[in-house]
Amino acid sequence: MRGTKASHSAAAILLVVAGALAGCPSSSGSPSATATPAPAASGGSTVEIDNFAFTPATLTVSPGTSVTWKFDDSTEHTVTADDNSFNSQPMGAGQTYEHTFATAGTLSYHCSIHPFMKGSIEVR
Ligand SMILES: [Cu+2]
Repeated sequence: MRGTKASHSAAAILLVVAGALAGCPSSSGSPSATATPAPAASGGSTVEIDNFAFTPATLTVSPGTSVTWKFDDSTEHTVTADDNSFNSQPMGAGQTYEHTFATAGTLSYHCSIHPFMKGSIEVR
């Protein structure tokens, strides 16, 4: 019964090869890299203001970076440097404030309406 067994194996191999060949054209047309969305171009230089907090509370950027604060809370806030080197108007949901950090150093800031809201920008 060797011959029968051998021919069964050969048939199985042929089926596997045929399956692989048949799968080739369809699998080559759809790369599996579609799950990763393109990262935001300026990701890492935006601070979200929501729920009475700056997120991230500490942001590290390189000199010359323009940082954007996105106001997205139910009440108005400001972005006010502790040393007053920058200061926004009170701003509400949907508004943005931008400041460019030219020189290295750490700048702490807060909300002048809610002084317990604190954040810092580390420029290096
Ligand atoms: Cu506030």
